[in-house]
Amino acid sequence: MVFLRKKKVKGYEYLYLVKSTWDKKRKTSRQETIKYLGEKSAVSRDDIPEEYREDAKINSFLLQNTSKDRKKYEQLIGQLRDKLFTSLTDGNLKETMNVYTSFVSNNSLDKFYEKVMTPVMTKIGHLWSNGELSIATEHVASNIAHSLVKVISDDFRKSKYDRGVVILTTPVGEDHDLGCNVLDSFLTSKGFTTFNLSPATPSESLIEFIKTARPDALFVSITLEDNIRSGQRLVKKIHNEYKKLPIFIGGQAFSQKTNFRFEGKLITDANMLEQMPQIIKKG
Ligand code: B12
Repeated sequence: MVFLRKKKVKGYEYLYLVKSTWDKKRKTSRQETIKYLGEKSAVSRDDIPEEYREDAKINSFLLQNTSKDRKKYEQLIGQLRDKLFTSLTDGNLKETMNVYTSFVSNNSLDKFYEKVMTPVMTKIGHLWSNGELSIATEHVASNIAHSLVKVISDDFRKSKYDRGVVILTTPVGEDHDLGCNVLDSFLTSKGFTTFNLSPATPSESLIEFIKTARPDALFVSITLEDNIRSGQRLVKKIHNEYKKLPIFIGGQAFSQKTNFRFEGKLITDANMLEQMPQIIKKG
C-alpha cells in the first residue's frame, strides 16, 4: 500500500510518497519512503511515479490539496515557462539566467529542470518539428540552454562535498546531450564529482576512462529510440568489464516503450532528479 505523508518544517508542509509493507516475522508494518515530492502546495500528479498515479487514495489526497496556493504555483510556472521560451529563442542568456535565479530563490534546482526548462525544450522541439520554428532558432535556444546549465554546474563545482564519482555519457550516434548536462549539474549540486563524457563516447574509450576515474556509477542517456541498440551494446560491454559498477540508463527514448533489456538499471520516470543521490547510494 502506498500513501502520502506530510511533514511540517518551519511552517511549511512537505510531502513524501511512502510504501507500507507487512513484515511477517516481526508482525508489524514497515514503511519506506519511495520519493520525496517537495513542498505540499507545489506537488502535482506529474510528481507521482507513473505506477502509483492511478492509486485512488493518492488521487483523492491530491484533489483535496488542490489549494489556491497550488493554482498560484501552476500560474507562476506557466509564466516562467513563457519567459524562458522567449529568452531562449531570443538567444538572451542574461534574461535566461534571470528566469533561473527568480525560480530557484524559492524552489529547488531539480524542479527548475523538470518543471520549467525540460517542458520548454519539449515545446521548442514540437514547434520545430511542425515547421513553426526555424532550425536556426531551435539551435540558438538549445545553445543558450546549454550555456545556462554550464553556468549552474560551474557554480556548484566549487563545492567541497565528496559523495561519490559519476560518469555520464550517451551512446554512439546520440548527439542530444542536454539531458546529461542537466544530470551532471544536478549531481554536482548534490556534492558528486562528475565526469561528463557526452555526447557519444565509444565503448573502448569509456572502458579505459573507467579504469582511471573509478566511478561509483555510470549514467547513460538516450534520446532517440534508434540509439537504444547502440546503448544496449555500450552497457553490455561496460558491464562485462566492470561487473560491480552500477549502470543507470534513462532519457526520452523510453517515454513511449519501456520494455528494453539492459545490463543495468533502466529508469523510465522522467521526474526523478531528486531521487538520484539515493538511487546511486543503493547502487
Ligand atoms: C535540442 C534538440 C536537438 C539538438 C541537440 C543539441 C544537443 N547538444 O543536445 C540538435 C539540433 C543537435 C538535435 C538533433 C536532432 N534531433 Co533533436 N531535439 C532537441 C530538443 C528540441 C530538445 C532536447 C533536450 O535537450 N531536452 C531537454 C533535456 C534536459 O531533456 P531530456 O534529454 O529528456 O533529459 C531529462 C530526462 O529525460 C532525464 N534523463 C535524461 N537522460 C537520462 C539518463 C538517466 C540515467 C536518467 C535516470 C534520467 C535521464 O533527465 C533530464 C532532466 O529531467 C528535442 C525536443 C524534446 N522533446 O526534447 C528534439 C528531439 C529529441 N530531436 C528530434 C530529432 C528527430 C532530431 C534529429 C534526428 C533531427 C534531424 N533530422 O537531424 C537530430 C538527431 C541528432 C542525433 N543523431 O542525435 C526529435 C526526436 C523524435 C523521436 N522521438 O525520435 C525531438 C523529440 C524533436 C521532435 N519533436 O521531433 N536535436
